[in-house]
Amino acid sequence: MSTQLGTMEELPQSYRDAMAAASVGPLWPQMRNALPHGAPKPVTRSHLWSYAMLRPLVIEAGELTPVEKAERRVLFLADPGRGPGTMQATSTIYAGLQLLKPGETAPAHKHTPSAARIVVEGEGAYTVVDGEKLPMVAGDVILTPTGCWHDHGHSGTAPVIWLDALDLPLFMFLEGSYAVESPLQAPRNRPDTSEVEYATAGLAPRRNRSKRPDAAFPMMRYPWARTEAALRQMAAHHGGEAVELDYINPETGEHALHVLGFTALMLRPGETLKPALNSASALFHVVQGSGVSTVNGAVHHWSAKDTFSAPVFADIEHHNPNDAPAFLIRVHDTPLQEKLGYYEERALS
Ligand code: GTQ
Repeated sequence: MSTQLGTMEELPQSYRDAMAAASVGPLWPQMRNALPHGAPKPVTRSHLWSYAMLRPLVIEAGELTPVEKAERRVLFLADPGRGPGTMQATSTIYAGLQLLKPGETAPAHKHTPSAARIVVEGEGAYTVVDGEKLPMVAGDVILTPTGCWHDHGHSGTAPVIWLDALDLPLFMFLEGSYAVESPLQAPRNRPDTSEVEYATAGLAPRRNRSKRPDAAFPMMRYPWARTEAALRQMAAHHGGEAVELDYINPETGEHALHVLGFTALMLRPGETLKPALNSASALFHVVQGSGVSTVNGAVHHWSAKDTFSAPVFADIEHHNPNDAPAFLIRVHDTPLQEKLGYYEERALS
């Protein structure tokens, strides 16, 4: 089992040169990189992106680069385990803070990766997804599924900033990432389906069941006010169990998107939460409150609007030391892993 495998250095230089010339390589020196013993060796390093540090940089981007020259004016979160310039917050999660100033628009496009936005700051911005105008209110989760047209606009008076989460790393790995551009969409003049068709959990418009769901992504916006109310209600009646809700497709009960999933988490006053080790990587965005999380020994003191990452199989403990609850949104890649027949949880030792 623990036999020392042969190294590249043990092979004659002439043989190494011949392999390189033939575009082949020996597996055995790399065997333990490809297949580490017992558990994966994540590259991702847990990191806290403090909003106090990022916000001035995002605002400055708005002075340095007009939106026309950016298409999307975004500062992405670069995993320190991969280094600067890396468009990955974890192995599978791309995330970035996007700025839109009053009166600006970001042109319509559609692309193979899927996106979700978590609104961080400001009022009056909206995104139009396949003709549906979705108001952006702080804490809302708004979907832009694969292949859906989307453009952004802003009719308010102060900058709006939101956090994008995309499955871009996977699509780049697949060599499948591309976009198509188009003029701004003319939005339908009615509220979005979260208000018109899916305003209450457990109720959906009557349809011929064989036709259901008649859209793969029937609800694009998850208003924060409802999410917070649902978490508080659950906390009040849920004993000592973790208060965490999945964002789901209201027609199918499936995860909200194909690759990335989202949960909303409430930490009660004084609560400590130690989730089971699991194979999903994650990004935690703080909507409200403050606390401290330890991720593989790294201690992150967080407050509202901060974001921190956790690699796969991370040892995580969240603690809320305050008298008020704290609310976080967790972005994870469980939907992808389930589709691969891979998702794993391990009991805590
Ligand atoms: O808003 O459409 O952060 O296409 C990266 C790529 C945002 C967007 C990003 C995108 C978008």
